[in-house]
Amino acid sequence: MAKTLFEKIIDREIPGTIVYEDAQCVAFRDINPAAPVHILLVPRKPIPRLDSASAEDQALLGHLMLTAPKIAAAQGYGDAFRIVINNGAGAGQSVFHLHLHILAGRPLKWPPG
Ligand code: IU
Repeated sequence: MAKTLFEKIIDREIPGTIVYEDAQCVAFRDINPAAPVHILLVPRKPIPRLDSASAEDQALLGHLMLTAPKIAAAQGYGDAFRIVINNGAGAGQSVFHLHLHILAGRPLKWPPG
């Protein structure tokens, strides 16, 4: 199967500013940032969408949720960050490889757009 865009960034086939990686996931700066800190946290496993994940991905999803705050903290925003997962085109998903947006560095309003 063809690699997703994010797999190509993970595999260094196309450029990306990687800020964190471990055996299960990679984080890199969004190319079109919506906040001063806008990082995408991506599992190495190419799960297309959150609702494609299954019970076997439970530990991986937990790892992502525990890793995101550490990345925010490393950027200096450990107590003021937002995590977003767009699920499906109707919710704004454009890259079909599961990713957590980590947003910080400006006031974040609620509700989101
Ligand atoms: P979305 O939730 O699927 O819409 O998020 C995809 C993000 O991927 C979006 O914020 C893009 O700016 C970002 N992105 C990127 O960082 N590098 C790229 O080459 C492409 C998209 I295409």
